[in-house]
Amino acid sequence: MKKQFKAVWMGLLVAGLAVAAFGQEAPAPAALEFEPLPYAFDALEPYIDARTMEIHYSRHHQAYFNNVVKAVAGTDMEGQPLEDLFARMSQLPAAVRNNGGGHWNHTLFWKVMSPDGGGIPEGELGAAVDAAFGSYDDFKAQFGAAAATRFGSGWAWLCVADDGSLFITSTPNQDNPLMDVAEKRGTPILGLDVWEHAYYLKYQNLRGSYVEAFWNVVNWPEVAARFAAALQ
Ligand code: MN3
Repeated sequence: MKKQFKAVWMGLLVAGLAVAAFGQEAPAPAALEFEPLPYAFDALEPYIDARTMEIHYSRHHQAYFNNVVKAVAGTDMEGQPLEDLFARMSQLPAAVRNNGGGHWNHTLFWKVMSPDGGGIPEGELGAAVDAAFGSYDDFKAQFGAAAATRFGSGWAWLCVADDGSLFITSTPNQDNPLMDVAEKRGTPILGLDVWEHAYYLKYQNLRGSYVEAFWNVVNWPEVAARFAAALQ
């Protein structure tokens, strides 16, 4: 008798675990996440100062995150990857465009910088940069021009096109090249925030000096990994 009870309970336990495991395989809504900064606020000194990093991450990025969470809450957009929303951006509310873009763009921005950054792109990415722009120096000049000529607030981007080639573009405000509203669409693998909040404390009106400093902290291995992923 005892053995039979034990077998029944074991059976229920196994069934329960199976249900739990099956439940985990069902697509769970992707919760938006405010990830920790991958380094300390002062880690990118002297190129990007600690005070700017602290305000930029803790206030600006946090606000975009909070506001996009609010904007999608209780709608059919809740739980959808931002990339999917960007693909039909023109049909969605401005609050999702501005804050969803703000959250996604800054999440990429922190990761493509590193205290161990600088140097030049190597391997396949290095070859692709040379193929698209002539040389790394030509690439830097063209990217710098895109950053400098973006009037007002926005972003400069290095992107992968559908055919796997690289191109440079810029977007206004918190738009990005994944959005259907973008002039030129592609997969961003490097982004530079050229809003004044990103550089004004240290560089004031000298956006060009900020762009020059940026090259010292670019995390090329991260950019290369994103390039490889975009080619998949
Ligand atoms: Mn910013």
